[in-house]
Amino acid sequence: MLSMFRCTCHKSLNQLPITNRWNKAKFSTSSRSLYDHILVNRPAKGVSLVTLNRPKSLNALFTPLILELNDALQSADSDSSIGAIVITGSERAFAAGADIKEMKDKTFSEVYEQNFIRNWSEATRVKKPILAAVNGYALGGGCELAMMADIIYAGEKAVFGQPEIKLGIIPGAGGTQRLTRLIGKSRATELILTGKTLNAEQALAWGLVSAIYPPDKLVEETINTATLIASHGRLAVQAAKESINYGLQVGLEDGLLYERKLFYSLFATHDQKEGMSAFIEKRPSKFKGN
Ligand code: DAK
Repeated sequence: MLSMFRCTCHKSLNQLPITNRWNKAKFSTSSRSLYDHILVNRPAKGVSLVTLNRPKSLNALFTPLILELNDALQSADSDSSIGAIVITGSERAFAAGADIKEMKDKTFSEVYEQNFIRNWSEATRVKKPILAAVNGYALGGGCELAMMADIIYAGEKAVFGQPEIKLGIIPGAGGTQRLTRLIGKSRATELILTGKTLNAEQALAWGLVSAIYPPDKLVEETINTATLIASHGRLAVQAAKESINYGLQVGLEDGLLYERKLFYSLFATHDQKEGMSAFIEKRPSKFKGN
């Protein structure tokens, strides 16, 4: 399905007139969007910025948007000039959840047999680090999407929550699992069972996000961190991400063993020789990503 979509996506790109959609995101000056529901551009060296762009629905996540997002993430992941990816929304909403209008009339047999929105967790298969810059609402699937990122920064007015219980459902893209691991069982259970929301300060205090910025500075600050990450050796960055995520799924002994093997493997890279030589020679490193 995804490959079908990708094919269609690129085909439609070829069919676009010259006056096609130029990326209107704040950081876009030189790139254009290939998509209808997201904007993609490169605001800084080594950084891909993906902006969810369905403002009338507060970036409600419906299937076409998810497919475009997956396509953009896969493209960035396989692009050797990209070292980190930033996902953001608008100042009003990162994403207010899965599209309730798309879901409302679906039957059990439809969602079960068609494995409804089965590609939702594609972001978790991306090897490069993903940073989520969350302004406004990050509810339901929007909160779940943010939690698939490796680092979350919040705008001062960000609102997080898993309000699915109020719709007669439960979180379906990791809310009961990732939120619990991130903020602990009691807090996550309270949020999920009551449908209450969490403001940016609580999210910071509970460890859901790592920093808060004024709304108009949030994306810029997130890009700054992404740029710093992208300036390091790509293989080391990816190995660190892989080791962290593997460690979250296994016991400490297995995690430590996995980390050690990845550590050893980096001695086969140019960037390890370069990084250590640069330190000794008191000069900046010139990493090549191999
Ligand atoms: N879906 C569709 N439309 C939405 C939406 C949503 N989630 N959230 C907002 N909108 C639309 C509104 O319907 C409205 O459209 P119009 O009526 O103008 O056509 C427009 O966005 C503006 O919204 P409001 O008028 O409501 O704006 P307010 O400022 O008054 O309120 C709000 C903002 C965010 C508090 C409110 O809109 C709201 O409560 N939204 C719903 C939040 C929510 O319940 N989210 C959870 C949805 S369930 C799965 C993967 C994922 C999921 C499930 C399964 N699998 C992989 C199996 C995820 C499920 C969910 O996320």
